[in-house]
Amino acid sequence: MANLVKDVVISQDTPKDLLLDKHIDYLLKYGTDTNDFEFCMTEYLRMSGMYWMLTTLATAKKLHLISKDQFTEFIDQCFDKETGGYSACPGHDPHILYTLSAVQIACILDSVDRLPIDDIVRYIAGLQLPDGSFTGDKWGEIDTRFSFCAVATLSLLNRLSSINVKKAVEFVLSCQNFDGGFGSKPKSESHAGLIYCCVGFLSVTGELGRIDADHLGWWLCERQLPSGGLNGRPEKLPDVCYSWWVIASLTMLGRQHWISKDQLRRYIFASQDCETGGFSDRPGDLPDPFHTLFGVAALSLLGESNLIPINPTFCMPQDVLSRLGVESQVLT
Ligand code: GRG
Ligand code: ZN
Repeated sequence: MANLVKDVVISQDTPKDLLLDKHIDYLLKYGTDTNDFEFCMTEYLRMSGMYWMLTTLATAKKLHLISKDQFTEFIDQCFDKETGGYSACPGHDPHILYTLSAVQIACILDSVDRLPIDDIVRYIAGLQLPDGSFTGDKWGEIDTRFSFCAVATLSLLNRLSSINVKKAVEFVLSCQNFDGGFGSKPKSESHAGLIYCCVGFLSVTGELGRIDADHLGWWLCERQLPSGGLNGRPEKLPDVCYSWWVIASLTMLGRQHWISKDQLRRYIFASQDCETGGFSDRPGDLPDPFHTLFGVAALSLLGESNLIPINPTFCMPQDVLSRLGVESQVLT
């Protein structure tokens, strides 16, 4: 049975290079009107939104344009003393994803010293279950995304030994499927976003040698469509964020050259908004800070000039990780 190919057509008049200054303006403007509908509707993910913005600015060497205090004060307001975790916004429940984002922000802003490290470690360790998996919060949903968040956060804090790493690795490996990909839990469908989390997890824990990189690399490079864009699973449309989830995974696996970089670059450039700045998921759609980070981050991995190198495992500038002495595995 043939696979259905869904794709977009890239018109001749789309941008052919990186409109970096426009993207910086777009991000700096975003959130200045706190009554804006879109800004209000994204309150539930604000902490990650701040990480997306700061990582993009840092990758574009423009971090000096923001006030550091504004961000560190926000992090403090989102800390939940009782559990040791961070929420997306003041007054919301803590969650492992926003805890990772808070720690990433502190690392980028060089203010890890201000973090209540023992409390954060207690929160993360308390979310591990006997089978090695992690829940995202007290409500108990299990997902390989949360395994990644756990080890990434602890590694940034130099406290990876505070959890049962052996069991955590066993659980993630049990989520690998017959097609070489990974899902959110055992027997769940392979998906590029979840593959990034599992490959990233194995990169942080130094266990990339446990998987068949050729098999997984093949599934990943099959995500490239005739437009040059990448989808997240078979028969789906391309989307700029998969440029990151797929190319970062291939980079960790030492197989970035298995896709056409020029074609991917062409798709990412075509997904920029020439008027407002920012990237959207695909050409012609509305931009947002999430796709703006993953468009810029993917371009950095592809070697774009004017951008500093980004680390494929943590999606943070490599110079931040080098400053902290945080290492991650990449297959050669
Ligand atoms: C620090 C970069 C970084 C990440 C933190 C949360 C997380 C770790 C990664 C998210 C990975 C991800 C995108 C998972 C996708 C989960 C999923 C099954 C999405 C399905 O979404 P659809 O069906 O998308 O809307 P498609 O494109 O498949 O139609
Ligand atoms: Zn997307």
